Amino acid sequence: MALKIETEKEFNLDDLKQDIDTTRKTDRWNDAPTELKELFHKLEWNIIDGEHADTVGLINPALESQVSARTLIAGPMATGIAEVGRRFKMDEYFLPEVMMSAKCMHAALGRLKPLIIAEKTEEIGTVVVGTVQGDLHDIGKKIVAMMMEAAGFTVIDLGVTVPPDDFIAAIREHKPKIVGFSALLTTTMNMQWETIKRITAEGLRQDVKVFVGGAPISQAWCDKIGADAYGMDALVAVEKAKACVTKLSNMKGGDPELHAAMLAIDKARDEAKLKQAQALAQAQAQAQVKAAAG
Ligand code: B1M
Repeated sequence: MALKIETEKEFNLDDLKQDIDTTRKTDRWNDAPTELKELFHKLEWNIIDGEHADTVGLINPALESQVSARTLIAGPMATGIAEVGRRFKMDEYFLPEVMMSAKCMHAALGRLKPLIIAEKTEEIGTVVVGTVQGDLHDIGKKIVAMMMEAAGFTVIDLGVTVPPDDFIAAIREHKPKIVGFSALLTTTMNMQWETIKRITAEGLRQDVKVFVGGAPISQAWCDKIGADAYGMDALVAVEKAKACVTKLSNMKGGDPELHAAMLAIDKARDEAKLKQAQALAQAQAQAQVKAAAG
């Protein structure tokens, strides 16, 4: 059975600005066995240092210790690349370093992809995804595509810097239930809007549910451009995609009721997370009282 390790919490990543010895003192991954906590920290630093030849060598022992592919992606891989983003933003890293870190992410995802896709047990529809024109970022989109595939979708991944015409051609050819645009740059977000406008102009808007995602994308942006759903992360995107092809399958792309139903999924998820955090805090408080009494 897969080990359960908390990855959803908002972690303090300040230690990743220092060195691995500082990282060893953080309480991140404290719910993992000691040797796995160490492995997770090594993986974080492998991504920060861009040592892609060694990445799979860290992934394999984690998998052998029953860590799931999803935990690795949402856990140490996410924290490692987040620190790379911070360093890039602060001009501590430049493109060559970021490219090496991206290679680590690709090496890890290449190893994990077959494991995620093996979870697929049913066929629930086709999704077309791509990173919009002018944008080369594809790590997040690949994760979304993998998770969608695992959930039962056939995913047609059009790659990066996809012009609106290619999305339109793919909609005509594959007749997907969902089309998703990823954008990581503030300068390319607008291509999501342009692509929706083109889909509408071609008379295809009602045929597909439009999903948008990527680091600069928000619910407000999704609302503004008239997309149906915003995927904050891959898990949310999959949950909404599944709802679109099951209980909301009668609704057409662009329907305001569909949009409202997508927002309700976010609300339910936030409430569930809050409940979980409260239950955890309560359990910890009870354990402290018990320890103090005994
Ligand atoms: Co670039 N880059 N980059 N970069 N890069 C960012 C995005 C940046 C925020 C870094 C920074 O300044 N801190 C910044 C953008 C600033 C801005 O516009 N506001 C930036 C910049 C400026 C650039 C260049 C312009 C730099 C330059 O040339 N001077 C250049 C642009 C090239 C281009 O696209 N034309 C560039 C290039 C690159 C590399 C090629 C070196 C490399 C990309 C390699 C690759 O992807 N193959 C790269 C990288 C790696 C990054 C950072 C560091 C990491 C991105 C990433 O993979 N994150 C990034 C910093 C950051 O994001 N904090 C940065 C991990 C990934 C799992 O998260 O992609 O957000 P994310 O995906 C998530 C969610 O967003 C969501 O689910 C995913 C999984 O949970 N999601 C969706 C994503 N797509 C979705 C679609 C959906 C639903 C959910 O439905 C369809």
